[in-house]
Amino acid sequence: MSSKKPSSGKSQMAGTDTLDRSNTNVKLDSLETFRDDATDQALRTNQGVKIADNQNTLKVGARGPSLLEDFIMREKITHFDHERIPERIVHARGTGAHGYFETYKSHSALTKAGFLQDPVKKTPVFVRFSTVQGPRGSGDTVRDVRGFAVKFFTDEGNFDLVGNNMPVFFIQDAIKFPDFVHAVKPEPHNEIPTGGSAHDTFWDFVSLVPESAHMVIWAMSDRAIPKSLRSMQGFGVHTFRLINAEGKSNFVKFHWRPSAGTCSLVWDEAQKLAGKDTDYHRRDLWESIETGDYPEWEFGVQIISEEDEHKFDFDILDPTKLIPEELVPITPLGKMVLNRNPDNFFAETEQVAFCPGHIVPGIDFSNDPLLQGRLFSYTDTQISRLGGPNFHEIPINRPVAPFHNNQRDAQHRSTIHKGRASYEPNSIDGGWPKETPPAAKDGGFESYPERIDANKIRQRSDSFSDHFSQARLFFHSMSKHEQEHIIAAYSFELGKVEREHIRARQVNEILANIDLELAKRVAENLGLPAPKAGTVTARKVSVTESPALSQANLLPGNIKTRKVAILAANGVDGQAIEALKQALAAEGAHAKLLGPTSAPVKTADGKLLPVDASMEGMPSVVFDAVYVPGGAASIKALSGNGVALHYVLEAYKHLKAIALHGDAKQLLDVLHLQADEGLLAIKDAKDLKAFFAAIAQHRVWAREPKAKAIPA
Ligand code: HDD
Repeated sequence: MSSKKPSSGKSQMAGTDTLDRSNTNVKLDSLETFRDDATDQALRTNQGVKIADNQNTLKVGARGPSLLEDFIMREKITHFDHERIPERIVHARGTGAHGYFETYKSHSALTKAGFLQDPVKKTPVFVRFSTVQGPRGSGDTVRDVRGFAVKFFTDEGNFDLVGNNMPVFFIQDAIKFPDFVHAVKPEPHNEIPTGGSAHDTFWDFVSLVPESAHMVIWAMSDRAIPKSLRSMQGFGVHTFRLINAEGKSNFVKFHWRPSAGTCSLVWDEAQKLAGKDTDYHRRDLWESIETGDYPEWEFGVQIISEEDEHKFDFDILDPTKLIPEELVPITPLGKMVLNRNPDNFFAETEQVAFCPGHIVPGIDFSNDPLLQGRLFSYTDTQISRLGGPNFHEIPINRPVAPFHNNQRDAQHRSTIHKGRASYEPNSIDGGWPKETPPAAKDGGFESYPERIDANKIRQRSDSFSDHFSQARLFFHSMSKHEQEHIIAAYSFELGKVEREHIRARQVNEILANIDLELAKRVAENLGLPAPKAGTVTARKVSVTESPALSQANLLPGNIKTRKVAILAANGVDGQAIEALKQALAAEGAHAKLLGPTSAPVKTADGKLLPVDASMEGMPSVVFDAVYVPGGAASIKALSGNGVALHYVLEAYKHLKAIALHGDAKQLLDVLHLQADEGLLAIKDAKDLKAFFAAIAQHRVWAREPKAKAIPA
């Protein structure tokens, strides 16, 4: 693949530096003294005793009973017996990476947050991506929302932005979260289905809760089957506040935009990947970082002044609403780069504890009732998941900012506090640690002094009551093929629902209020009567289409990091392979050579070429495009090889770019396919331009109606 040096390789000795810091000024070596490497070290017990025999329990004679006194065996088995911790209640399946954030310039007019001031400074981050529904071992490519949680280790404390790859949420008030999660999780009697929402309890709930309509249509769109974690947008979802040194506050929505563009798998491919490579997303992230293709996102905000809080036809505190970019464009703030894989999955990715309540001076919450509830829930869940309130001392969670206070003791306390006073005020320890007034330099955290004059009530604001306009905005902003995918996804999911009254309620009371044509098409696929009208009068809104929401408009315009499968058998044209590899490398893309087996293939001019894998070992679903080089004998062999033929057909069905070089053109006849703008018969290297242009389009959407006739 790439010749770049891997970012991390082996873990490092405590205190020594093997991290790639060529592009960061973060002094991780002094911060991360907890990393451990056993190279050159003796095997010892947890008490430091060297172990002479790690193969045999202490026994009375070679064939006799084992002895309880074997403290070495007991320590080892006891520790093993307690290796597992509870998985996350939601977002259990995930993967993480280290990196850094740098601001483009000082944003002091907007916020006093230190990490957004100095463009020379690099703030370390740890990011964890996740699915929501499935357990820890579930598939990566299921139809689901993806978590996008970023921990910024700023000099002023940790800031956790715990978002998703969709800008809205299913419910408006945190008190409904346990209901929603119970409904979407596998059903309680048989724990089916794993990883997906295509079942009765989910659709029962969402068809009864119309505020979910907007988020559900996002979940039925291609956004719920992202191509990779690197090609997802991220959203803070809620409205937050940014506050500058003068105390001026603006409302903001946080956005992450990937430099790889935003794109998705196709549904059949996503389903197959869940079996053929359960770890597809985590593998892609890991390998990209190891290869030096560091994933990048631009961090930006939509800014709404205090005065404009009420100027929209929705409430900015309602987490089921987005702010169309056509109304408020995104102001770029900086960029995030992920450039280092964790050394240990459990210690880092599993134990990282995100809490939306972790903010720093210059950032504050809004009164979004979903956000307010989250501020409680995350710290609370870590206490049972990580075994007590000291989870901030676990290395991956430790702030790089110093933390001193009078909290003491509890399970897993690792800090050894000196001094006698664990209270404030005190005169015994000189009064330390002391408060820092907000006005001081690097002042203490101060909440925005928002004035509120209201009664204490349990009530949903009227301004939260329009549940369908933005779901309609989303549907109408999609390209034709994206709309077709949404119709297919609703039809697939509701087709799995056993109870007809739930299917009918979703169609008549939700979909018909979003868009009648959508409802009719889904009804037809389910064999239900088509609704004639919605049950709610559509409201008049200022924006009815938002091109920024369609992934058709979010491609990067290049083929960087794209992966091409080269199919070859004995007799292949070796020069064609070389020419393709060189051309791809020039574009920052990669290729893998695949043979009928894992044995090397012989080129037409007699050279032995090692292959990266067999065609079964790396199926078409893990690639972006397929190239079949010519060579009469190779094409003859591939034409009679079912795996090779299926490979090309499957790539065709999944709308991928395919180039058939020289003799490989014969495969068109063998497979009864017709060339199209992405299925190209090419003669030499100069024709690769068209192939690369097709890859840059991500998929050949025009082929989709035809591809439906290809067996799955
Ligand atoms: Fe949540 C985990 C994102 C609403 C309660 N949530 C969790 C994670 C992400 C989100 C990305 C995984 C973090 C990680 O990688 O460790 N959650 C969201 C978003 C929401 C949201 C974007 C709405 C805008 N969540 C939400 C509500 C509640 C929770 C309303 C409860 C009232 N979420 C949790 C949790 C989890 C969690 C149960 C499970 C594991 C954890 O927190 O650490 O507390």
